Amino acid sequence: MLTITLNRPDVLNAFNTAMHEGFRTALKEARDQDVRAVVLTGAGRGFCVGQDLNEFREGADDVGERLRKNYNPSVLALRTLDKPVLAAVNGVAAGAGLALACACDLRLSAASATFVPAFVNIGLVPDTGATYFVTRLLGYSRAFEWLCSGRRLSAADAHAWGLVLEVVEDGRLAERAAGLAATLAALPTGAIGMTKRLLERAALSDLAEQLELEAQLQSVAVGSEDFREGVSAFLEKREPRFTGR
Ligand code: T3D
Repeated sequence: MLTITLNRPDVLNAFNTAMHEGFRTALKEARDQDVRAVVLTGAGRGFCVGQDLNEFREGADDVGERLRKNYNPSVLALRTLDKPVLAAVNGVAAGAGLALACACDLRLSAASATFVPAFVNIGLVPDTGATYFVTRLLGYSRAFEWLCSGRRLSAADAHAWGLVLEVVEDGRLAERAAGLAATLAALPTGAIGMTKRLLERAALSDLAEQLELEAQLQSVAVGSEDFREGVSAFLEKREPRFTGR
Protein backbone atom coordinates (compact mmCIF):
# COMPACT_ATOMS: atom_id res chain seq x y z
CA MET A 1 0.00 0.00 0.00
CA LEU A 2 1.24 3.50 -0.80
CA THR A 3 0.07 6.69 0.95
CA ILE A 4 0.47 9.90 -1.04
CA THR A 5 0.39 12.91 1.29
CA LEU A 6 -0.13 16.35 -0.25
CA ASN A 7 2.21 18.39 1.87
CA ARG A 8 1.97 22.18 1.98
CA PRO A 9 0.00 22.49 5.21
CA ASP A 10 0.48 26.28 5.61
CA VAL A 11 -1.79 26.82 2.59
CA LEU A 12 -4.05 23.81 3.16
CA ASN A 13 -1.99 21.89 0.56
CA ALA A 14 -2.67 24.22 -2.34
CA PHE A 15 -0.83 23.21 -5.52
CA ASN A 16 2.22 25.13 -6.71
CA THR A 17 4.73 23.95 -9.31
CA ALA A 18 6.86 21.98 -6.85
CA MET A 19 3.84 20.16 -5.47
CA HIS A 20 2.72 19.24 -9.00
CA GLU A 21 6.16 17.68 -9.59
CA GLY A 22 6.06 15.74 -6.33
CA PHE A 23 2.55 14.50 -7.07
CA ARG A 24 3.56 13.30 -10.55
CA THR A 25 6.50 11.38 -9.07
CA ALA A 26 4.29 9.77 -6.41
CA LEU A 27 1.75 8.74 -9.04
CA LYS A 28 4.55 7.03 -11.00
CA GLU A 29 5.56 5.10 -7.86
CA ALA A 30 1.92 4.11 -7.41
CA ARG A 31 2.03 2.23 -10.71
CA ASP A 32 4.50 -0.33 -9.30
CA GLN A 33 2.91 -3.78 -9.37
CA ASP A 34 3.80 -4.35 -5.73
CA VAL A 35 1.62 -1.37 -4.73
CA ARG A 36 -1.85 -2.91 -4.42
CA ALA A 37 -3.77 0.03 -2.91
CA VAL A 38 -3.21 3.78 -2.76
CA VAL A 39 -4.36 6.31 -0.16
CA LEU A 40 -4.42 10.02 -1.04
CA THR A 41 -4.51 12.41 1.91
CA GLY A 42 -3.32 15.82 3.08
CA ALA A 43 -0.88 17.00 5.73
CA GLY A 44 -2.15 19.20 8.56
CA ARG A 45 -5.70 20.54 8.73
CA GLY A 46 -6.56 20.53 5.03
CA PHE A 47 -6.88 17.87 2.34
CA CYS A 48 -6.15 20.12 -0.66
CA VAL A 49 -7.60 23.48 -1.75
CA GLY A 50 -6.59 23.27 -5.42
CA GLN A 51 -4.54 25.92 -7.11
CA ASP A 52 -2.36 28.17 -4.93
CA LEU A 53 -4.04 31.51 -5.58
CA ASN A 54 -0.83 33.37 -4.66
CA GLU A 55 0.42 32.35 -8.12
CA PHE A 56 -2.31 34.58 -9.61
CA ARG A 57 -1.08 37.72 -7.79
CA GLU A 58 0.75 38.89 -10.90
CA GLY A 59 -2.20 37.94 -13.13
CA ALA A 60 -3.11 34.66 -14.79
CA ASP A 61 -0.95 33.46 -17.68
CA ASP A 62 -2.28 30.76 -20.02
CA VAL A 63 -4.40 28.81 -17.55
CA GLY A 64 -5.53 26.31 -20.19
CA GLU A 65 -1.89 25.37 -20.86
CA ARG A 66 -1.18 25.10 -17.11
CA LEU A 67 -4.09 22.71 -16.74
CA ARG A 68 -2.91 20.63 -19.71
CA LYS A 69 0.62 20.51 -18.32
CA ASN A 70 -0.07 19.93 -14.62
CA TYR A 71 -3.54 18.94 -13.41
CA ASN A 72 -4.79 17.01 -16.44
CA PRO A 73 -1.94 14.46 -16.69
CA SER A 74 -2.09 13.90 -12.92
CA VAL A 75 -5.82 13.35 -12.78
CA LEU A 76 -5.56 10.93 -15.71
CA ALA A 77 -2.68 9.10 -14.01
CA LEU A 78 -4.68 8.89 -10.77
CA ARG A 79 -7.89 7.76 -12.43
CA THR A 80 -6.22 5.06 -14.55
CA LEU A 81 -4.32 3.38 -11.71
CA ASP A 82 -5.30 -0.29 -12.01
CA LYS A 83 -5.67 -0.77 -8.26
CA PRO A 84 -7.98 0.63 -5.56
CA VAL A 85 -7.45 4.31 -4.76
CA LEU A 86 -8.88 5.76 -1.56
CA ALA A 87 -9.11 9.44 -0.61
CA ALA A 88 -8.75 10.01 3.14
CA VAL A 89 -10.21 13.51 3.29
CA ASN A 90 -8.71 14.86 6.50
CA GLY A 91 -9.85 18.49 6.10
CA VAL A 92 -11.20 20.92 3.56
CA ALA A 93 -11.19 19.72 -0.08
CA ALA A 94 -11.71 22.63 -2.48
CA GLY A 95 -11.34 23.38 -6.19
CA ALA A 96 -8.94 20.99 -7.89
CA GLY A 97 -8.43 19.32 -4.50
CA LEU A 98 -12.11 18.40 -4.46
CA ALA A 99 -11.80 17.09 -8.03
CA LEU A 100 -8.85 14.87 -7.03
CA ALA A 101 -10.81 13.45 -4.08
CA CYS A 102 -13.68 12.72 -6.47
CA ALA A 103 -11.31 11.02 -8.95
CA CYS A 104 -10.50 8.38 -6.34
CA ASP A 105 -12.52 5.15 -6.18
CA LEU A 106 -13.74 5.77 -2.63
CA ARG A 107 -13.71 8.60 -0.11
CA LEU A 108 -13.45 8.42 3.67
CA SER A 109 -13.97 11.73 5.44
CA ALA A 110 -12.96 13.09 8.81
CA ALA A 111 -16.03 14.38 10.65
CA SER A 112 -14.76 17.97 10.50
CA ALA A 113 -13.76 17.89 6.80
CA THR A 114 -15.70 19.99 4.32
CA PHE A 115 -16.13 19.94 0.54
CA VAL A 116 -16.12 23.20 -1.44
CA PRO A 117 -16.31 23.44 -5.25
CA ALA A 118 -14.76 26.95 -4.91
CA PHE A 119 -14.20 27.51 -8.65
CA VAL A 120 -17.32 29.63 -9.15
CA ASN A 121 -16.47 31.71 -6.05
CA ILE A 122 -13.53 33.17 -7.98
CA GLY A 123 -15.28 33.30 -11.34
CA LEU A 124 -13.83 30.09 -12.78
CA VAL A 125 -15.43 27.01 -14.29
CA PRO A 126 -14.79 23.65 -12.63
CA ASP A 127 -11.65 21.92 -13.94
CA THR A 128 -9.40 18.92 -13.17
CA GLY A 129 -12.35 16.67 -14.09
CA ALA A 130 -14.69 18.11 -11.45
CA THR A 131 -17.62 18.24 -13.90
CA TYR A 132 -16.92 14.65 -15.03
CA PHE A 133 -16.59 13.14 -11.56
CA VAL A 134 -19.21 15.16 -9.67
CA THR A 135 -21.88 14.54 -12.33
CA ARG A 136 -21.17 10.81 -12.25
CA LEU A 137 -21.19 10.69 -8.45
CA LEU A 138 -24.19 12.93 -7.78
CA GLY A 139 -26.22 13.21 -11.00
CA TYR A 140 -26.87 16.35 -13.04
CA SER A 141 -29.23 18.21 -10.72
CA ARG A 142 -27.07 18.04 -7.59
CA ALA A 143 -23.92 18.62 -9.63
CA PHE A 144 -25.42 21.75 -11.18
CA GLU A 145 -26.65 23.18 -7.90
CA TRP A 146 -23.43 22.45 -6.02
CA LEU A 147 -20.86 23.40 -8.66
CA CYS A 148 -22.75 26.58 -9.55
CA SER A 149 -23.32 27.71 -5.94
CA GLY A 150 -19.80 26.80 -4.76
CA ARG A 151 -21.24 26.25 -1.30
CA ARG A 152 -19.48 24.34 1.44
CA LEU A 153 -20.78 20.83 2.12
CA SER A 154 -20.25 19.21 5.53
CA ALA A 155 -18.92 15.66 5.83
CA ALA A 156 -22.34 14.57 7.09
CA ASP A 157 -24.08 16.06 4.04
CA ALA A 158 -21.44 14.58 1.71
CA HIS A 159 -22.17 11.21 3.27
CA ALA A 160 -25.93 11.68 2.92
CA TRP A 161 -25.37 12.51 -0.78
CA GLY A 162 -23.27 9.36 -1.29
CA LEU A 163 -20.14 11.37 -2.05
CA VAL A 164 -18.24 9.77 0.84
CA LEU A 165 -18.42 6.16 1.92
CA GLU A 166 -17.89 6.77 5.64
CA VAL A 167 -17.41 9.64 8.05
CA VAL A 168 -14.79 8.87 10.69
CA GLU A 169 -13.99 10.61 13.98
CA ASP A 170 -11.20 13.14 13.26
CA GLY A 171 -8.38 11.41 15.18
CA ARG A 172 -9.18 8.00 13.69
CA LEU A 173 -9.18 8.77 9.96
CA ALA A 174 -5.59 7.66 9.18
CA GLU A 175 -6.05 4.39 11.04
CA ARG A 176 -9.39 3.64 9.36
CA ALA A 177 -7.98 4.53 5.92
CA ALA A 178 -4.97 2.24 6.47
CA GLY A 179 -7.29 -0.58 7.57
CA LEU A 180 -9.58 -0.23 4.57
CA ALA A 181 -6.61 0.11 2.20
CA ALA A 182 -5.11 -3.10 3.63
CA THR A 183 -8.41 -4.89 3.03
CA LEU A 184 -8.53 -3.58 -0.54
CA ALA A 185 -4.86 -4.47 -1.11
CA ALA A 186 -5.57 -8.11 -0.21
CA LEU A 187 -8.11 -8.45 -3.05
CA PRO A 188 -7.20 -9.90 -6.47
CA THR A 189 -5.70 -6.64 -7.72
CA GLY A 190 -5.81 -7.53 -11.42
CA ALA A 191 -9.55 -8.21 -11.25
CA ILE A 192 -10.07 -4.94 -9.35
CA GLY A 193 -8.12 -2.98 -11.97
CA MET A 194 -10.16 -4.52 -14.78
CA THR A 195 -13.42 -3.91 -12.86
CA LYS A 196 -12.42 -0.23 -12.74
CA ARG A 197 -11.97 -0.23 -16.51
CA LEU A 198 -15.38 -1.82 -16.97
CA LEU A 199 -17.08 0.68 -14.67
CA GLU A 200 -15.40 3.56 -16.50
CA ARG A 201 -16.64 2.28 -19.86
CA ALA A 202 -20.14 1.42 -18.60
CA ALA A 203 -21.34 5.03 -18.82
CA LEU A 204 -20.23 5.27 -22.46
CA SER A 205 -20.93 1.82 -23.96
CA ASP A 206 -24.12 0.27 -25.25
CA LEU A 207 -24.97 -3.13 -23.77
CA ALA A 208 -23.45 -5.12 -26.63
CA GLU A 209 -20.13 -3.25 -26.33
CA GLN A 210 -20.09 -3.66 -22.57
CA LEU A 211 -20.81 -7.40 -22.81
CA GLU A 212 -17.94 -7.74 -25.29
CA LEU A 213 -15.49 -5.87 -23.05
CA GLU A 214 -16.56 -7.98 -20.06
CA ALA A 215 -15.90 -11.13 -22.11
CA GLN A 216 -12.45 -9.87 -23.16
CA LEU A 217 -11.38 -8.92 -19.66
CA GLN A 218 -12.79 -12.13 -18.17
CA SER A 219 -10.52 -14.04 -20.54
CA VAL A 220 -7.59 -12.11 -19.07
CA ALA A 221 -8.78 -12.64 -15.47
CA VAL A 222 -9.15 -16.38 -15.94
CA GLY A 223 -5.45 -16.59 -16.85
CA SER A 224 -4.32 -15.04 -13.55
CA GLU A 225 -2.73 -16.77 -10.56
CA ASP A 226 -5.38 -15.10 -8.41
CA PHE A 227 -8.15 -16.88 -10.33
CA ARG A 228 -6.46 -20.24 -9.74
CA GLU A 229 -5.97 -19.37 -6.06
CA GLY A 230 -9.60 -18.21 -5.70
CA VAL A 231 -11.00 -21.44 -7.14
CA SER A 232 -8.58 -23.63 -5.13
CA ALA A 233 -9.45 -21.82 -1.90
CA PHE A 234 -13.15 -22.24 -2.59
CA LEU A 235 -12.82 -25.96 -3.30
CA GLU A 236 -10.52 -26.49 -0.29
CA LYS A 237 -12.91 -24.49 1.91
CA ARG A 238 -10.22 -22.01 3.06
CA GLU A 239 -9.62 -18.26 2.81
CA PRO A 240 -7.88 -17.25 -0.47
CA ARG A 241 -4.41 -15.67 -0.40
CA PHE A 242 -4.35 -13.37 -3.41
CA THR A 243 -1.02 -11.99 -4.61
CA GLY A 244 -2.21 -9.59 -7.29
CA ARG A 245 -0.55 -11.71 -10.00
O1 T3D B 1 -3.81 28.01 -13.47
C1 T3D B 1 -4.30 27.02 -12.95
O2 T3D B 1 -3.57 26.12 -12.55
C2 T3D B 1 -5.80 26.96 -12.79
C3 T3D B 1 -6.25 25.86 -11.92
C4 T3D B 1 -7.29 26.02 -11.09
C5 T3D B 1 -7.71 24.92 -10.20
C6 T3D B 1 -8.34 25.38 -8.91
O3 T3D B 1 -8.22 24.64 -7.98
S1 T3D B 1 -9.18 26.86 -8.83
C7 T3D B 1 -9.76 26.92 -7.14
C8 T3D B 1 -8.68 27.36 -6.21
N1 T3D B 1 -9.06 27.23 -4.83
C9 T3D B 1 -9.84 28.11 -4.21
O4 T3D B 1 -10.35 29.07 -4.78
C10 T3D B 1 -10.07 27.93 -2.72
C11 T3D B 1 -9.76 29.21 -1.96
N2 T3D B 1 -9.90 28.98 -0.55
C12 T3D B 1 -11.07 29.07 0.10
O5 T3D B 1 -12.11 29.33 -0.48
C13 T3D B 1 -11.05 28.82 1.57
O6 T3D B 1 -9.75 29.03 2.04
C14 T3D B 1 -11.51 27.39 1.91
C15 T3D B 1 -13.03 27.28 1.72
C16 T3D B 1 -10.82 26.35 1.04
C17 T3D B 1 -11.15 27.06 3.38
O7 T3D B 1 -11.68 28.04 4.23
P1 T3D B 1 -11.20 28.07 5.76
O8 T3D B 1 -12.02 29.15 6.40
O9 T3D B 1 -11.31 26.71 6.33
O10 T3D B 1 -9.66 28.42 5.75
P2 T3D B 1 -8.98 29.83 5.39
O11 T3D B 1 -8.77 30.60 6.64
O12 T3D B 1 -9.74 30.50 4.29
O13 T3D B 1 -7.58 29.35 4.80
C18 T3D B 1 -6.47 28.98 5.64
C19 T3D B 1 -5.21 29.47 4.99
O14 T3D B 1 -5.04 28.81 3.73
C20 T3D B 1 -5.29 30.97 4.69
O15 T3D B 1 -3.97 31.49 4.83
P3 T3D B 1 -3.60 32.36 6.15
O16 T3D B 1 -4.58 33.50 6.21
O17 T3D B 1 -3.75 31.40 7.30
O18 T3D B 1 -2.19 32.79 5.90
C21 T3D B 1 -5.68 30.99 3.23
O19 T3D B 1 -5.28 32.17 2.56
C22 T3D B 1 -4.90 29.79 2.70
N3 T3D B 1 -5.51 29.28 1.46
C23 T3D B 1 -6.71 28.68 1.34
N4 T3D B 1 -6.91 28.36 0.07
C24 T3D B 1 -5.83 28.78 -0.62
C25 T3D B 1 -4.93 29.37 0.27
N5 T3D B 1 -3.77 29.90 -0.13
C26 T3D B 1 -3.47 29.82 -1.44
N6 T3D B 1 -4.28 29.25 -2.35
C27 T3D B 1 -5.46 28.73 -1.98
N7 T3D B 1 -6.22 28.11 -2.91
